[in-house]
Amino acid sequence: MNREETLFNKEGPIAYIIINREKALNALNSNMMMRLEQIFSELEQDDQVIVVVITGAGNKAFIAGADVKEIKEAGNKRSELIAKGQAILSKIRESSKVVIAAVNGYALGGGCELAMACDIRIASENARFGFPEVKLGLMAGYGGTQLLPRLIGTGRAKYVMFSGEMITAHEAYQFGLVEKVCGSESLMEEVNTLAGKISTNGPFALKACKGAINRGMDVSLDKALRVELEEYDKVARSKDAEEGIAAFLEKRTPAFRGR
Ligand code: DAK
Repeated sequence: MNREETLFNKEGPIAYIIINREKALNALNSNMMMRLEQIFSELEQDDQVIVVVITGAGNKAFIAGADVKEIKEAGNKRSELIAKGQAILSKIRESSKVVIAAVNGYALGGGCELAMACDIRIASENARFGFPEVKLGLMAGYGGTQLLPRLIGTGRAKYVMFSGEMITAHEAYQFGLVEKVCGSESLMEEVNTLAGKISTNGPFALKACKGAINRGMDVSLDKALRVELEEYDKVARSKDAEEGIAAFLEKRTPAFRGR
């Protein structure tokens, strides 16, 4: 497996994944998708990492979609590949880690879908979002048709997906597709500050909070509130909660252990 196209490194509680295929605007091929799957499997076993940041190499693209050359070559295996890709992005969405997309340029098609599989999206001003699949006679298949309307509403999702046109970072912010827009030079600083803040919080609580939000979005409010209680019950009994409360009362920094 070529690891150069998907760089991975850890700095304490923060892990960084850099999609590193700058010449092809970081277009995702199946080798990179498989590597992403492997990284997220490994991360599930890694108690040290709390936040994962995903970004693209260079300053032009986050990910300009799936590799169009590979899509052409896939021929009648296309649906198979798309199912595999969808499963990998679901794995990212369901990861127990907090995943932040630092969107530093084009986030198109599969690139926008990968950003949506993350928990939080911070974009640089030059970022552009879109689903050009229809221009290729295709449609989004890595979860895009389901995640985009959940994030921004059906009308806006249809506007973006049917036109195939790109929207700017500020439009994406107004639509609710990204949580924050910042200058290109300050993107990583902004993301690192956020990742640093998140990583000081109780890991057990973060995981439960993410689980409650994700699981609750797909069921009725009644069921969702029960999901919240289930997760709350686990958090309330956790060692992290004992430690966090004690640390507050003793005016010291908590030493969370993720259990
Ligand atoms: N795939 C492969 N190469 C790509 C690419 C992509 N998605 N995007 C850019 N590149 C390559 C270009 O071919 C070019 O390579 P060279 O010609 O230099 O060798 C290089 O990156 C620089 O691109 P440009 O010269 O085009 O750069 P510009 O600044 O002029 O334009 C652009 C930037 C982002 C507007 C343009 O590159 C562009 O339109 N790119 C394609 C965007 C796109 O259509 N992305 C795909 C979205 S569809 C499936 C699996 C997955 C999917 C679908 C089916 N199956 C298995 C069935 C998912 C689909 C998508 O993601």
